[in-house]
Amino acid sequence: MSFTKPDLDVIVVGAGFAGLYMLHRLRRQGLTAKILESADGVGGTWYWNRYPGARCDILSVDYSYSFDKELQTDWQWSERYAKQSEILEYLNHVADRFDLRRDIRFETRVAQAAWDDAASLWRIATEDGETLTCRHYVMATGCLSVPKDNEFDGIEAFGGEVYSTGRWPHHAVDFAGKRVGVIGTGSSGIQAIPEIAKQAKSVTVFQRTPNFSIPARHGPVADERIAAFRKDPEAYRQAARYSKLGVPGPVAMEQTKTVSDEERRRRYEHVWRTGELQPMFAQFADTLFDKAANDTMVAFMHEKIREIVDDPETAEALCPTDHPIASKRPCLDDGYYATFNLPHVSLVDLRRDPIRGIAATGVETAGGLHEFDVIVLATGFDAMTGAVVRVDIRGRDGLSLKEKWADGPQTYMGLMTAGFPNLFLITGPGSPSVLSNMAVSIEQHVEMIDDLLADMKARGREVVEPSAIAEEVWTRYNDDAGNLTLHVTANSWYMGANVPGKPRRFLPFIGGVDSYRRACDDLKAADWMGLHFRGKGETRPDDRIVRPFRPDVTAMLEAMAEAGLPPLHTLPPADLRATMAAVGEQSPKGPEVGEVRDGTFPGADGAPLRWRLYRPDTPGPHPLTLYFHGGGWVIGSEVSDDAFCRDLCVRSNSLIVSCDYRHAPEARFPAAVEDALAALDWVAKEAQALGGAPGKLAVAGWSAGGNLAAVAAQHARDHGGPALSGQLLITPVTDSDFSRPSYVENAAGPVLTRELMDYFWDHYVDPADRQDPRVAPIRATSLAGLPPAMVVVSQFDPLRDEGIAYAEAMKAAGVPVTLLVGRGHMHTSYSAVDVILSGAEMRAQMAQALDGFFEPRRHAAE
Ligand code: NA7
Repeated sequence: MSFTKPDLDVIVVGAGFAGLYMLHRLRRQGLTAKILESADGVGGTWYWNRYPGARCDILSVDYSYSFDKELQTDWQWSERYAKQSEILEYLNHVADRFDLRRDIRFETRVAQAAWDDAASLWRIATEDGETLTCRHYVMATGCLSVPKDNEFDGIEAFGGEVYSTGRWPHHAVDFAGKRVGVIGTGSSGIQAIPEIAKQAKSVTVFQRTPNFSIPARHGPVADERIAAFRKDPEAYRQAARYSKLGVPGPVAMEQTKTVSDEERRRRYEHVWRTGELQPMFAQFADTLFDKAANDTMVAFMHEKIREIVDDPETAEALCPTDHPIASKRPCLDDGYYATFNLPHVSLVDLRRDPIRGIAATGVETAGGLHEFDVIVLATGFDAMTGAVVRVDIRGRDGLSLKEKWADGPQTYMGLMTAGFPNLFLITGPGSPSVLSNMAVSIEQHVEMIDDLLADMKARGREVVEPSAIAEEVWTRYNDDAGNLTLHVTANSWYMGANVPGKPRRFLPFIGGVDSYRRACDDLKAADWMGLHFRGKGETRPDDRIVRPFRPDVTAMLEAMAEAGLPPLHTLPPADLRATMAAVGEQSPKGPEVGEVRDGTFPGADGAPLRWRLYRPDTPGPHPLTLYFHGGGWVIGSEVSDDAFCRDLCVRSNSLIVSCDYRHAPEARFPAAVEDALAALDWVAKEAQALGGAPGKLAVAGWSAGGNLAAVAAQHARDHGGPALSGQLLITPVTDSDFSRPSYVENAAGPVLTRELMDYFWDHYVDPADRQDPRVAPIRATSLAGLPPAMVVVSQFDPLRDEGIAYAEAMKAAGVPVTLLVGRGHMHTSYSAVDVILSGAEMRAQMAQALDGFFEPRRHAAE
């Protein structure tokens, strides 16, 4: 291994928004750099997409560079949404202003890029036969820059003109007096169709999938936004950098179902009137996650389309019904739907009348020939990966990037990929990119690359590459984030579904620009976590993981950090109870159940204790589960896990009776145990009166409640009943031993810390009693003869290993046990209904386990 001096420190491919800024930054830190650009001018996307009506769909004030104060104030946009020509003018202005052209080689296309590991450099071969070497290679090639290949037979035989929106000619195209066919109704088609219809003799639109679009309301720049920006440009940009979409604005907290129909309608009308995409996502927290919530916005959009479009059949064809709103890129338009009221515009619904091919005179569908003078293809792009893999990129040992990504892209933060040292992708798959304001995301990546290279230079590091494990975990994190949303249900270009044969994988990171940026901040603050370095005299391996949790667990932790709660173990019990009750008040309420009833039962000391019953909305009698809440024996009540109990009731179609018990420190061990046994006794006696089916009784509990449920099951075995069908133990306390690895690994949390467990134990029980099986059920003399169990643990929970140990010990004693380990979850994941959405799949399995306890024969047959 050597570090041969290359021709250039850095080669950047592409002279669009990303490449121009990258070059500027690299030159500023004294690196030698050149851009290779296949076009004869700068602009990237905005160089190629010159079709009529082409504009950005982010307000111009936001869709601008922020890196230079004077540029920001000197440049004045003329409209809310800049036209392509004005954005291109802006990028030309930037190229001139920062004297970038002298380091751009136009009309130069890269054919191959190969990493030479021995010399530690990239060899970049251009299509005109030249080879250049560089230490670092930056692909600033855009996310929507490679139009899809033609998919229509016979197009070469068409006698008229053919244009592609993504490769529009530089001369004006004259549609006057011509019959035009447009294929495709994505953003490009929706922008182009009204413009083409203004000139053409006739326009026929071929639509495979209708799309959602709202009026852009073009006009002068939005005054309030400009005023907000001018007031404090830096604060405005910073707010954008830590926003969900890269555009400053409020974040939705409410769920759709929590407001009245009128209020919902008022908000959707507001979205329609703003003419912006961002407010669409800022009304309700669940629009992108919950189908029923999304359907309400879909219904509103359908109404709008039906209101605008005169012909009912055309209106119906224009109403999207096969995908949730925003699961494909929603559009902004200028009179799109109304264009179909013009007498010379017609729609062909390809779902009913598919294209057979293209003939010499027009487009042939199942229904017949449509004759045209011009065909416009607005059929989209090989998004996000197309521009990267179409260059033959070879990493270490000749590894081909195309082959590595055959089943979908794998990246570290969407920025680098293992096996390809010193290769950088700007806004690559695995970063927010196309789901965000590209200007913000591009600047972030450029600045991160620039910082990394400056740091490497300062420390004599020559080669950088992500570790395989860091990349694997981030790729899974990206998948996990996508899988939480409705996006994965749509056949969109986000999913690679628009290109025949492309693997189906959610490409961009959907966790938000803010959350992504915080991950990058953490990575950098931890000395470039997850990156291996090599340099003169130094090798630094690094297998640390930047985001080990599920994305929604991360989101919850971020929200908690923002709320600034004090460390819980520092609060006196009364304050801790009040704090947790306040958190509970603000949490989603869980699903509706058939009936909720409250009452009391006699506790072990004779004083009444409260219970709450949850009954499914189905005919009874139902199996019954006695549930004990969590809270370290110190906090909580029969209603503190309300949302969780509702969820379990609905999913398992069984009665849940949540019983309270006395809490420490006021009532120390064995008060809670005795009350739990009193509850079991009472429930067994009252089961039928409560609507329980005979012989179908189980116990369940979470955390300290799981401990009580396990103890109750042992007691029932040893003291003549009641007979239990099963026990569901959710992240239970089963032992008083702090030496298992999970206690060490997760001593600092998340949420449940070693210190908090110490606090709970100290309040609950004297050290001398902690070996008692009623405290540590794993220490029972025998675990044989216990009812079937499901034990649920979380990967990042101090209690993980004792839960596993209890499951294994029961199994060894002959008890049928299912152990469920929640990957990427923490102690409080499963009770956070409608907050940690990925907990739902775990709760579904818990409900299934209950059903299995009650209907063992049915489950055995399955
Ligand atoms: P899109 O959004 O991918 O739209 C392409 C359109 O072309 C879409 O309606 C497709 O229908 C249609 N299409 C693609 N292939 C075919 C074939 N073979 N037959 C019929 N119809 C077809 O690309 P755009 O250029 O409009 O927009 C891309 C992004 O640029 C946009 O989202 C903004 O972010 C800016 P489908 O939906 O696949 O059924």
